[in-house]
Amino acid sequence: MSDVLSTAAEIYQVVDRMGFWDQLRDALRRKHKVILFGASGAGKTQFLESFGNTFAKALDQVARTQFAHDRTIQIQDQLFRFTDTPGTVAQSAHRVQALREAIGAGLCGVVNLVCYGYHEYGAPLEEIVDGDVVSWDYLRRHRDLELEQISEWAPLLDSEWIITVVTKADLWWDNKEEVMSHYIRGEYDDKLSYLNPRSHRVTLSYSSVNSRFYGRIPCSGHFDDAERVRCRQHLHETLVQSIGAAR
Ligand SMILES: Nc1nc2c(ncn2[C@@H]2O[C@H](COP(=O)(O)OP(=O)(O)OP(=O)(O)O)[C@@H](O)[C@H]2O)c(=O)[nH]1
Ligand SMILES: [Mg+2]
Repeated sequence: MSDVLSTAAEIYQVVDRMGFWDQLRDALRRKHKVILFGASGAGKTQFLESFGNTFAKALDQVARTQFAHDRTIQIQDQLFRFTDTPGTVAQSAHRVQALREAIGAGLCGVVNLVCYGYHEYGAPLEEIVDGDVVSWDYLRRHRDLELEQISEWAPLLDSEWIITVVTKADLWWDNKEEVMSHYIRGEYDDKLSYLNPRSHRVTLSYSSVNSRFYGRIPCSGHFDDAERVRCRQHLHETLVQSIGAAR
């Protein structure tokens, strides 16, 4: 009998060392379900990377997400289950399907990632730059795409919250009044509130990584590490406060 007990104790110690109990506890804990939207190159996958590392490396601009997939992320003492979605125009049906599944599984809210048109996904250079600066037409077309894509999902929501994360602040921070007012008071908010008047909406600035646009156009010099940490803190607090706000 004592042999059996000592074997059981040894097994317990081994699985404890492997972190099994922590994994089991996490598997059983409630996860707050969030779906991530945003046009291709907005930075959704990079955004999820940034939770684990404030100073993460930039992802390759040609590495597009092909299928919706889930990632569990701990923020303060809460677990969130984020669904990263593919942002290309051709994947529209796939995104709607991912949203329907998330609603069926008890969706808490949506994070919509926007970036004032600074979408980076391997477009030809002649479309992107105009001399030494980003082409105004490129930024305008991609902002229009952001507006088109919210029509796909916003009408399907009920009272879930929507957090609009205006990312890539390292690129547009020098122009922050214009950028944030487009999302808080301008065309974007008009359309979102028209498509879903019931949702609770919040808009935040953010940056997942410091990186030249398409490896060429330099970052805004004024978005420093202190600002990055402040944006990150604000996002984490907002996500934790959003728990239970949907219903
Ligand atoms: N400067 C800067 N670049 C960023 C930021 N976030 C993402 N990027 C870059 O933008 C490019 C696209 O980012 P992804 O995360 O792959 O974009 P995505 O939204 O997941 O795109 P899809 O998978 O096609 O839907 C990558 O090269 C990133 O490094 C940011 O905050 N600042
Ligand atoms: Mg992606």
